[in-house]
Amino acid sequence: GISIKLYDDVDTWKTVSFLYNSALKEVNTKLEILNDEFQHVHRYNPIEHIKSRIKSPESIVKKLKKYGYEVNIENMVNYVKDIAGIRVICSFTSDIYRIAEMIASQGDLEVLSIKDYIKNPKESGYKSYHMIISVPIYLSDSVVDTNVEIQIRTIAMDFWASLEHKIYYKFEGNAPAYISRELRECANMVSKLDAKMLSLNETIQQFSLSNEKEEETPKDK
Ligand code: 0O2
Repeated sequence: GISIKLYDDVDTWKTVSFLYNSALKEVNTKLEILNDEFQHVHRYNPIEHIKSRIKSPESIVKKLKKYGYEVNIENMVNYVKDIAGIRVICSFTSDIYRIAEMIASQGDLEVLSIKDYIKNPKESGYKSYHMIISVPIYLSDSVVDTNVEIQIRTIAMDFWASLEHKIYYKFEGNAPAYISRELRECANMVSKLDAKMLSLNETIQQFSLSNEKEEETPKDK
């Protein structure tokens, strides 16, 4: 592995990871509040669960080298947009865009870029909604805008992505053709499953809506 010695200054890395950790805390709290508010107003949780991570120095160095950048703190911060990463897992595809909209309309967050791999899945079959956002971190004497990558996907998409990720690493990106083919087949099944679950959920909601109406207008009036 690549050791921390590659950096000019261990203290600089400590500062950088402190900033990204703070950014993760800020965005996590925002997402929790939005989820709680949604539960309060609509009696429904759009978010199933949230995972967050700081990219390891090894993976950051790997990414910089892949793009041909010199390994230093400045390049890390400027070119590696997913040092701080948050994954938001939800039940239904409709939740994905709901969550993305709620994030985009937060006044203090700036959306820097969006990649919609649900409308345009990757060659591998990968589906997910990616946003790079910038969040201000208030320090004692300054404000530092810090990038966070948010990946939003359904439980089914997440299940697929974690297996594909394992296979990708096992074969170092050169999986046998039949495995890649079967993974793409699974990705199609995931899309079909997500569509069916969404339409079932909509049906259930209509049922509970009409039940509520019946309760409001008692028959023995
Ligand atoms: P890890 O180990 O998850 O951190 P770049 O970010 O510049 O390398 P790009 O294409 O501009 O590449 O960014 P993109 O595709 O928006 O986001 C990359 C991240 O999305 C990856 O991070 C993965 O987490 C995820 N991802 C993208 N494509 C796939 C895929 O085919 N399968 C799976 N399982 N995940 C994918 P890292 O840093 O590559 O890896």
